[in-house]
Amino acid sequence: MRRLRLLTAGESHGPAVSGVLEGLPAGLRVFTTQVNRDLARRQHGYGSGRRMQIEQDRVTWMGGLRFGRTLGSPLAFRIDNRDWENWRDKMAVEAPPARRPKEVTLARPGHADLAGAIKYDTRDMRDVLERASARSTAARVLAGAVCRQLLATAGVRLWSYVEQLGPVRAFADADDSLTGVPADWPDRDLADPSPLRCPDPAAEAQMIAQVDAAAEAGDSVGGAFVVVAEGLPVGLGSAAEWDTRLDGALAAAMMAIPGVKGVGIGAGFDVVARRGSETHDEVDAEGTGWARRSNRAGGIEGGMSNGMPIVLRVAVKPVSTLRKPLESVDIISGQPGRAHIERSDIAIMPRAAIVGEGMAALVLADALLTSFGGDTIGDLRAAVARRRRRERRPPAAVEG
Ligand code: EPS
Repeated sequence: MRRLRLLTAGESHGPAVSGVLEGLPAGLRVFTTQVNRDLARRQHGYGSGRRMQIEQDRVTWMGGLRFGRTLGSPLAFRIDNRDWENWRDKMAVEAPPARRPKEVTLARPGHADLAGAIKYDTRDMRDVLERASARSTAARVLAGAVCRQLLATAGVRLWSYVEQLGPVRAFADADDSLTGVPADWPDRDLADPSPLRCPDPAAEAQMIAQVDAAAEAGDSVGGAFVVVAEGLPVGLGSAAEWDTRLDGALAAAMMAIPGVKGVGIGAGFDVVARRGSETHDEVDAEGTGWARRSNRAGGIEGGMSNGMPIVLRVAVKPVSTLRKPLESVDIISGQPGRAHIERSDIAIMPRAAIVGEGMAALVLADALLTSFGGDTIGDLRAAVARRRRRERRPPAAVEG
């Protein structure tokens, strides 16, 4: 990222997760209710564990805002962990050896436990798993919620849905499942979502059965979510250098979400078997803009936004903490044993999708500021408006 920097801190069962977002222009109106609404959206979803009933994430601003607007200074924030009350002893900042809890020594396959224990040379994998926990994504969603408000000033909006859970796919018969999402699907406008945030009710009922079956078996399930960003100016990102490409930045941000194993943009991995004529999006002379007959590119050509919706498909592995644990080895004794059981979710798909929205908002806000800069939100708006004018087809070519 070139204009924005996000640093986050905090352990899952520590006092808080916190962060600093630096690089926002001055004068952006930040609505705290909208930030809290995004935090609540991340906590919703069928298949979530008991922790989500304990936490009710709310932002506490620590710097960077005055009378509801950014000052141009770093935006600092905190989300208190309610569960901290129950973990004060186990997560104490200071404690004599005699008062320390039993170490976690049986690594969960798929989690950060074993690699982290070797890396940090610890005998207690809690030192590692606390920070590797998806709790840290609350801070990312918070930063993303602010970025979403910045993007809205440029006419950009983001939404997401769960496309697949285990073997069940939404709109299974459609060439592109996105075309099946009803235009009035409530989550597009951030209204109350369905239990799994899936806009295909028949598929969702089967997905719920998959979650129940996994829970019954002491197991977990993964899936895929889709994030869509609409209304972007043309030309965010660039083809000029490997690390200025928008697709590269978005893919990196998605891959950095805990549990993510794959990212596709537009047709994604489907391009493998297609010919060029079935892959690219023909340009149409329609109205005053540059219309496309399809969006297989997923809104990005040559590393730049092309004005069509950006469509990201993200594959998420099943949660690695299992109630019926897999086989592992004790890091102290070297003896085989069943992996450590930590309270956990069965399925994280609806929540992961919200994290995906937040991360996409962060990267797109950075790309917007990189292209259009400015010290104030007014500077940014003016530069975006200039680009919007350039996006029109030359008058001579417009019919009538
Ligand atoms: C997590 C395990 C669960 C999840 C947690 C991530 O927490 P706990 O061990 O406290 O029950 O609820 O996610 C969050 C707390 C959150 O806010 O997303 C894990 O092992 O990664």
